Amino acid sequence: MFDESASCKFLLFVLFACDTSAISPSSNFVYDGDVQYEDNNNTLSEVSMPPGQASTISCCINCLMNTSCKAVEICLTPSENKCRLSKGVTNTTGTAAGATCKRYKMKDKCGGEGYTGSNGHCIYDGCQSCDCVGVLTHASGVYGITIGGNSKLVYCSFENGLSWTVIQRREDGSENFNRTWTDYELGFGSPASEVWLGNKYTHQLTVEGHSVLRIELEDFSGNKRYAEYSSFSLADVTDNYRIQVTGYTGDAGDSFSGPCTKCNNGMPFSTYDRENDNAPNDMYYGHCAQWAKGGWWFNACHRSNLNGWYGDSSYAQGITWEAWKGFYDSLKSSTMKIRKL
Ligand SMILES: [Ca+2]
Repeated sequence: MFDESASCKFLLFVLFACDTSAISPSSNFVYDGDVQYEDNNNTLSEVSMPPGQASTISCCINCLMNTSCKAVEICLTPSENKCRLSKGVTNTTGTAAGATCKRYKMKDKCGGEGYTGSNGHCIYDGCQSCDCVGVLTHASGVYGITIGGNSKLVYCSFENGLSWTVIQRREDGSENFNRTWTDYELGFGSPASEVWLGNKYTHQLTVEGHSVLRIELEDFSGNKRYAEYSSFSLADVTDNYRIQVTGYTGDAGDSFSGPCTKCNNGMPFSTYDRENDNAPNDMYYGHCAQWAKGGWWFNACHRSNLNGWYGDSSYAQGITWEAWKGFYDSLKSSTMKIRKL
């Protein structure tokens, strides 16, 4: 699920952060008081463990790996030592000084190597992907990671054990998508709502193995469709972020890879200020990005344009997925997200 470097790094910091032999706040857990051995209403599981720090570390790791675990309780009874994983966020019965178990609560936000950025999001600048973030937290949301050496806020979506990175989202027309080459290159919008991650960053993620693209669409009646591509890549800037997608599955129809005469697969990216399309410039649609009012991998011009003008139902101008809705129906929302195989 996550790459080896991320897991190695993860285990390394666990060895430091889970040093619960000392009663002091650490990166992952914070001392939450002493509790009675009998206070086990929130216990998920309980195992005997030999004395020593190694078993305490093991207890912490087990909690970090368990999506329901919120705390560990190290119970030293006269006869044995126990590791208790607790689903309780708070100590239900209050602390009891000198009681049998010492409780360490997992920090609920920005655990591990993370810290809270000035924007309120958890920043994991040691992570280069949502896979890495997924080791530290299981909550979908906006996180700061490092892509190609650059800090970037991204929306990570954790679904059924898969880690997705959102590269595009439309939902309410709040963001202007008729933007310059540089805007599309570096990204714009808000990762929690309407957003374009940025061609430079999406390219880098594909280089690092994010090769599955999933597109989710919704119309104004609440109908939902999807198109998924088992192979996806974006070239670098020297090839104008040319897109390659193959291996369609889904129920939205394939408006990307075809076969069709104006498919977008294999095309470089175009914006109103940088034209790489195949449309003759003496045609009324000749400058595709200007005509369709958004940046996209235009051919002459398109079968899909998820960056079109929000709410525009005139011919091929709106948020278009031709195989499902034709050219006169602009969609309510779209999400493009990628993941590693
Ligand atoms: Ca043209």
